[in-house]
Amino acid sequence: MAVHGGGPLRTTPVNRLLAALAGVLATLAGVAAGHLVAALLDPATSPVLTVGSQVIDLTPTPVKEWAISQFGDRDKPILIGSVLVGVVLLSAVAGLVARRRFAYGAGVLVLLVAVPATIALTRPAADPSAVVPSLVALVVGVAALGWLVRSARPASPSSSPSSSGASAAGSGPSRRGLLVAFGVVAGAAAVLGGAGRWVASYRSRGVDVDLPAAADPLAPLPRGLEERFPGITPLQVPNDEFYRVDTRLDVPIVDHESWTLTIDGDVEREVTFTFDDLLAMDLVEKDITLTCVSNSVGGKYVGGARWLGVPLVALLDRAGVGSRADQILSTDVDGMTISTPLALATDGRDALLAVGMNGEPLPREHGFPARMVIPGLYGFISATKWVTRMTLTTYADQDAYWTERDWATDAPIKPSSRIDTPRALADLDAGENVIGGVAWAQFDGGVGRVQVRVDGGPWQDAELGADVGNDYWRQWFLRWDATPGQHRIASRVVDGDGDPQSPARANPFPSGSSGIQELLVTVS
Ligand SMILES: Nc1nc2c(c(=O)[nH]1)N[C@H]1C(S)=C(S)[C@@H](COP(=O)(O)O)O[C@H]1N2
Ligand SMILES: [Mo]
Repeated sequence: MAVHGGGPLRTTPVNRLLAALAGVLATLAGVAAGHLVAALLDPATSPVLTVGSQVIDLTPTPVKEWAISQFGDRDKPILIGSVLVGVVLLSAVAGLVARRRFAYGAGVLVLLVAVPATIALTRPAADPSAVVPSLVALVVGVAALGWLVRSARPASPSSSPSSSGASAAGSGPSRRGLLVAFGVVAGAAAVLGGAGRWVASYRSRGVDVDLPAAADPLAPLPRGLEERFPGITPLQVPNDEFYRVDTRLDVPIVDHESWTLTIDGDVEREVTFTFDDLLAMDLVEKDITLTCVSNSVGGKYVGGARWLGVPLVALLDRAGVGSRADQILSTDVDGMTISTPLALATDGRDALLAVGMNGEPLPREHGFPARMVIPGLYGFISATKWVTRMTLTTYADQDAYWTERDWATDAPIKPSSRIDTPRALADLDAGENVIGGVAWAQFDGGVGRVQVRVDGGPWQDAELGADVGNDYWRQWFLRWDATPGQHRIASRVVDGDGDPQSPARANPFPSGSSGIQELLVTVS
């Protein structure tokens, strides 16, 4: 290889490749170091996560909906991946530039790091320390770049061995130095990045607090149909299987000892609760099915759980709600906001500030130390996780995160039935098969019936699982004698008033999907 000989800046493809690689490795090492420091201080300030969250916040709603419909749960990894691709390209440029003028290459890194630093500083709940991980990334990145660029420079012509002898070049000090430098930086990037991930997951592990029992505990749930018919979603979804939807790329680590919840705005007196204050109040237990407005018909952003918490009205009563407010604007630890129609939250339904989920403290992913849960309203206007403030205000005065993005302000959960088994495009054996799933209709008398239709034929009543109340979903199944061939299976819920779910197709935006799920199976 002609790495050696000629002037120090002879440009060959190999030289260029090495320079680009130097830029990429140096940046990766810097980003990994910044990520590790952020994991230790505040994960949300990681250079990767700040840029990713900003992209999430800036993405226009239609693009976001498209991404969710295309990539589903993988929208976040894909987002982080595309941010990384952009960073890799720019850092390759930094390496190429640094080869000729180191200061310019370092300058590209400064520009690169200025983006996460600025975002970290301007996010709603930021303090100046938010910039530390970006600075660490910069220092490590520039130092690594300097070392790599220097080691990739050919040794001075006088000491350079002839370019012809592989033996001489291969064992020369500069070749070895180059390998060592690139190897060390690549290794450091991997180790630092791995350590950052480990620290983040260690810190987001389960929380260890003891919750008091409810003043009036609920009886255990009846057995679910999932025990008889595998494939049907469990009546109560285990915490680690519960769907997660939020704008965060990381999991907020909130210290419950210093956490507080303040109720302010149009109130008689501003009140602040500590975690212990909440636990000292009368706790209630409620079985509530949470649903995301982004759930498409037949989708998986819905789940049933048993929540332990304080009735929302008990908290609002302590503050004394004024007469002007029509909205509860709740804010999370990071300044993200959700707006809830006050009239609906206080109309007698079991709105909660929850601290427990399925017999455990709230998992960090699901809002530890406290979150709102309101039956019948989609999560984006009712279920604020990591909540720290509830401001009584008006829709005319204040907008929340999704309201600014043109989502509906008043969004009751639309009744829907989902087929869990068989799966779409399944190959089934002829003879008896079980069709089963879950259905919900929070209003109008809850789930009255669930019906199944095969190949566009008549709607047949399914058998229903246990009734856990109107705020909860209901499992259902139907035995079906399948004949060979292709078949279309559809299901719908009929509410307690006898109204079937709407067949009109609607996308999730702006107030929730509707339509009837129908899937195709092959029987042989
Ligand atoms: N702080 C915060 N709370 C949030 C969100 C969020 O992005 N940030 N997403 C909401 C949405 S859209 C839904 S559907 C529910 C989902 O709750 P889960 O992740 O516990 O299932 O949380 C709600 N609460
Ligand atoms: Mo949602």
